[in-house]
Amino acid sequence: MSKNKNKIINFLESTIKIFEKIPIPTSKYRVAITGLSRSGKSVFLTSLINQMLAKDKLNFGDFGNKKSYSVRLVDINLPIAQFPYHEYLEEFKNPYALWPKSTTGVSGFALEIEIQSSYSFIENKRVLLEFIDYPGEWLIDLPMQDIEYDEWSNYMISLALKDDKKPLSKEWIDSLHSENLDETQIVQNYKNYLEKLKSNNFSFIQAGHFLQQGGLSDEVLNYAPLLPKDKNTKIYKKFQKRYDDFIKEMLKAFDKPYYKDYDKQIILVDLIKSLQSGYDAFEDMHLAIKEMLKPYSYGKNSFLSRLFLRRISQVIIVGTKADNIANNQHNNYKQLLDDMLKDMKEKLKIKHIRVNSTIIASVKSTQNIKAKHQGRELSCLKGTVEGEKESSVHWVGEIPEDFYNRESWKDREFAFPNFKPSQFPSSPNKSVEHIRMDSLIEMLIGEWL
Ligand SMILES: Nc1nc2c(ncn2[C@@H]2O[C@H](COP(=O)(O)OP(=O)(O)OP(=O)(O)O)[C@@H](O)[C@H]2O)c(=O)[nH]1
Ligand SMILES: [Mg+2]
Repeated sequence: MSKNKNKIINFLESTIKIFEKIPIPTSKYRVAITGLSRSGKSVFLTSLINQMLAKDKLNFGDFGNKKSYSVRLVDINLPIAQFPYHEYLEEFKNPYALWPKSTTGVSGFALEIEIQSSYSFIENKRVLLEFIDYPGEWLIDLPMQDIEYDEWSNYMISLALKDDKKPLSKEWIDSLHSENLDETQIVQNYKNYLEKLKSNNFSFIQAGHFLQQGGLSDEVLNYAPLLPKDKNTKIYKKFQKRYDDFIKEMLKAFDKPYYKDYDKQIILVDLIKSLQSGYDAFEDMHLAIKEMLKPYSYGKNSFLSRLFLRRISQVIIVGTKADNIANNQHNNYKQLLDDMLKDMKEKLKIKHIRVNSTIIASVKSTQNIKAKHQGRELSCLKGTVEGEKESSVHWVGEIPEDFYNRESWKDREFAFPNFKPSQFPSSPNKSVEHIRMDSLIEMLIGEWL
């Protein structure tokens, strides 16, 4: 009996030794984050790192079980700029902090997570998460490769003639009708129009590279849409060629190691800004999201698929800045986002890509309070508006569930003030207040831990 017992002990010991000798390889995952300019990328990534390092508000999987684990922020091993987390954090810890300045280009960081194993003879599990942030303006341009210059021109002109865009496009459209087309003037007018779209919170701006050049040459960005009447002119042919050259150069710019092998893609959208800017701006956001999702719905053999689809399993669309609306409006905000995604979700499902959506506030900068507004007790927001010293109370309007009707839009008015960011805690074990960042982080990485 004791001989048998010894045998068993010897066997167990040798098995344990084998385990000790077998290192568990680190699992690596890559997440891409994009969104149009001012959609909230830099603030989101700062909050994400802050939540992951402090761990105080995460409550899922191993995080929820309070198992011992560590999270380290490390440099990303790719030829891109490092995301300046510590710089942003220092600024956010300041009681008079302002939001970060607008950023351009690609940046990234990595988080190394080590989860203590349940048995001492089994190695700890290690997971490396890589995050890459790039402008959504570039993603919006990718579907241009599917259409010829003629078709693109007609499409852009038809969009520019919509009600709310007409006053913004007037100068450019007028220059298209002139007897002698002035090449330089037309390109300049078109670029001015795109700038105006941006400052009026329109989202579908093509080519986005006109606003975020991304290293492309000035030469290929020297075209604009023209009317079909000019098809046989010299300038039309010139623009047509530059359009084709632009597509080639853009695709080359996407052919980089850091655009490949994503496991998941997050697309941030600022629906709040679109809501405030009227029916056409809201519809335009719908178009922009559609365009950003197109590259994910191509067949497996296309060039774009080799970039994006090799590994991608999930796209998460995130409505940001939910702290700009009262808590009781959050479900409607989510519903609006889901309505926009309905048809696209089906398309991507066929490609075996899950599409999820959520709404968040990366940095919750308001509090919900009940207050009287025009004689009615309403859910209001309290926060400090940029440029002011004291906090104030605001009723920002009610978000309806469904908005796809120009008529119903007329009676709606929104007034979303720009609130100052709330201060980040100075303790490394405490993270900044947020809305649903924890559930988004779970949706994103829960299955990998
Ligand atoms: N209230 C509130 N405002 C936010 C939040 N996140 C972003 N913002 C606002 O949105 C603005 C843009 O946020 P950024 O994170 O800089 O956006 P971005 O996508 O990195 O913008 P670019 O660098 O220009 O591409 C900020 O300056 C804030 O005014 C949030 O969680 N709550
Ligand atoms: Mg940024």
